[in-house]
Amino acid sequence: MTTSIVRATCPHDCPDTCALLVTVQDGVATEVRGDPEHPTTAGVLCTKVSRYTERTYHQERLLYPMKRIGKKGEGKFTRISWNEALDTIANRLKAAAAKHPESILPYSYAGTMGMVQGESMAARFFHKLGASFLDRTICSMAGGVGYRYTIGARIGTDLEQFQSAKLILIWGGNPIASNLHFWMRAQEAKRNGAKLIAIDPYRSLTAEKCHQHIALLPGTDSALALGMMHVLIKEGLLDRDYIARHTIGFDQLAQRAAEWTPQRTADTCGITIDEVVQLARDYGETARSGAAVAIRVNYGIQRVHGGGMSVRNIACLPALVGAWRHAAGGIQLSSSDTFPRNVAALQRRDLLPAGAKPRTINMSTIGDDLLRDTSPEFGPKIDAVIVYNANPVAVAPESSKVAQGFAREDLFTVVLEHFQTDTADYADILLPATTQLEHVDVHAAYGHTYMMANNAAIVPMGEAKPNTEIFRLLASRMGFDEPCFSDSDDAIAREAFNKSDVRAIHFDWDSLKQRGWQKLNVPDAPFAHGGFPTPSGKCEFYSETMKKDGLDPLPTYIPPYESVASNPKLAKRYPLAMISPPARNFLNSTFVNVQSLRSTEGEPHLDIHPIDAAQRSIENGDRVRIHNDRGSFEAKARVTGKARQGLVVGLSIWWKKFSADGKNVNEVTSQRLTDMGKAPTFYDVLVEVEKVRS
Ligand SMILES: Nc1nc2c(c(=O)[nH]1)N[C@H]1C(S)=C(S)[C@@H](COP(=O)(O)OP(=O)(O)OC[C@H]3O[C@@H](n4cnc5c(=O)[nH]c(N)nc54)[C@H](O)[C@@H]3O)O[C@H]1N2
Ligand SMILES: Nc1nc2c(c(=O)[nH]1)N[C@H]1C(S)=C(S)[C@@H](COP(=O)(O)OP(=O)(O)OC[C@H]3O[C@@H](n4cnc5c(=O)[nH]c(N)nc54)[C@H](O)[C@@H]3O)O[C@H]1N2
Ligand code: SF4
Ligand SMILES: [Mo]
Repeated sequence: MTTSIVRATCPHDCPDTCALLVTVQDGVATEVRGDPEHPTTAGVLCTKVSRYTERTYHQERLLYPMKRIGKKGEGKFTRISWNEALDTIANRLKAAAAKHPESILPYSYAGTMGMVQGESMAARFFHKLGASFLDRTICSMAGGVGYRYTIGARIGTDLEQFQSAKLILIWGGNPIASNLHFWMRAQEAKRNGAKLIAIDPYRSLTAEKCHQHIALLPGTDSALALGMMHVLIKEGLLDRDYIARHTIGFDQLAQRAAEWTPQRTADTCGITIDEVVQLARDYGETARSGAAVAIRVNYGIQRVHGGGMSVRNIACLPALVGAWRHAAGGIQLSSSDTFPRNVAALQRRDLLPAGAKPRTINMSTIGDDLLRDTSPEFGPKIDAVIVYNANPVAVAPESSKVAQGFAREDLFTVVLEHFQTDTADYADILLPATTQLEHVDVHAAYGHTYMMANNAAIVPMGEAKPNTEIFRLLASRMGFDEPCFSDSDDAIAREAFNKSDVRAIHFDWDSLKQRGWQKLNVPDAPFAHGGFPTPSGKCEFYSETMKKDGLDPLPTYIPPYESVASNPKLAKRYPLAMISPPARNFLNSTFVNVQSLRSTEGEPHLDIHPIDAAQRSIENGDRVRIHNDRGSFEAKARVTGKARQGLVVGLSIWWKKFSADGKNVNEVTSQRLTDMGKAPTFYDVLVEVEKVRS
């Protein structure tokens, strides 16, 4: 028996990007562990990825190319050869491109975060074709844009410093489920005497374990930040020296914040005046004492109308109190922009046909866009969609429209997948893709600052191929003969980071592959001495760029589209706010088909407050129907004080086919977009709930 340990990287859309050690015995992966030597992984994996072999060797892995034989959505397929599959696709794409290349749309997201199996060969292929661009907005754009207005780039407090903070605000995040290795650091801080405060409408697993939980109304975070500024300024809890040296617009900000009295803030957020004042004092006084105050702001606050503004406002707080002076102070949204990615080399936008300026389709409005006809504003109707690393039928908003779009008889759909997902059911051609254990990749991260390598641990299952190989083969069938279409995965990985940038000057693919990981060359405290990558070089309380972009240049409050306060007419019919954050044992819709993880989650639930339940004669365990004008889905009621009154929570994202009614939470979410970044508003939803049966 031969046993080896292969260095790999978790590919999932999770800030932690763990370093993995894969045990391989006689060609079979028998165990996946966290690398104990990698500082942020520290030998620990989440439950999902500790079961990685169960997913890899799952009986329902797609092993051969298939073509559809049933109706779209029915999920009936028959096996075909790779030759037949590739010829069919190339012929259909050639025909569509001859009419109009923009009628072809790639649809992909972060099924793998790998820079090779994500957008490298695929992007080259679609650039060369002149296909429509996809605006990849579904997750992080609102906050990303908001953060950039204030700070300049998605750069923040290093994960490896948080254990030294004395106060941590966990704002719109549920790290026990979604950012475990940050939670480990927060726990260490707690043991060192730090106070943890969760700001979340729902008593999540994390909120339950913090010293304090502030359960504000969804979509009101920007108001809470303004209320904090009000108190900090009024009580002089400021770092005047830091403000003078490293910020712009303090006087205007002070005027604006003056409008946000604790009373107004408390009324807007649905919390007490005391909570507002005490939060600001905790923050300002801890900073004043010379200790580090840190904020982990996350994605939970961004999926509402004013999600961008919320992040923009919260990002102003550290500069007000001088929190950036400490390595353990400041704020982290994402570490993405710390990585000097070499996007130009990976994706080769220069391959676009001369003069071509393809339109951009927003992935968050795919429902509407698949149903649009050719028009001067829209351009050509979408004739062909190639889906990879994504499951839009389950995860995109207003999914009855998404499904209706994918059900179009005249639409040609190709899906590259590991499993027959809800989206795969609509494919004309379904192609088996390799998993992380079967291919090579290189990764950046959005929660730490290590460059990461993934070696293939086992040979591909069945006839599965890496995304890159599938697009290489398609490129050759399309007659694309640029040398970059023959680049190997290693050759692509070698170009991942820009070595002329000082942060990645030591990047070398061959040694990274051997070591597994390598920290970027970055300072511990990114803005201790200012140097913000904004146009002014300062932290921008006032943003001229926002003004140019048609936004309020100062922090402001943008109410939700759908809430009792902002839309009382709608709230008469649909009085309950609904949010649908991720379930701990799923990763978006990935892992829902892994039996052991699905059994832990049980079935789709809806958490509802006892008072709201009583008003509707709903008891714990009843089947309920959640509905609004867009649609409905069913779940099992969990009557619990975890959901504040007026709020219901459906942990997600279930595959529709694993629900009793074949639907999921995205039946009721809307395609309206956020104030910044054109992102979806998954948590900006009003619904009514009724009992179906006991
Ligand atoms: N286990 C697991 N981990 C994951 C994922 C997963 O599906 N499962 N998904 C990954 C991905 S793609 C992402 S983007 C992240 C998401 O993970 P997070 O960034 O943690 O975001 P969410 O889980 O969407 O929401 C976090 C918390 O915000 C709360 N929240 C909802 N609305 C509001 C609001 O208006 N204001 C405030 N203050 N809080 C609000 C929710 O109740 C929830 O408890 O996690 C990643 N990690
Ligand atoms: N209601 C509601 N909806 C949401 C959210 C929410 O909180 N609530 N969260 C939103 C967020 S934050 C996000 S990021 C999106 C996530 O949406 P998606 O990025 O679509 O994520 P997944 O649902 O995990 O689907 C990824 C798919 O990629 C496949 N895959 C993985 N690796 C590979 C590979 O190497 N090759 C190929 N071909 N396929 C691969 C997996 O099998 C999986 O089916 O969902 C959004 N939708
Ligand atoms: S999903 Fe996140 S926590 Fe789990 S192994 Fe992957 S990177 Fe680590
Ligand atoms: Mo996400």
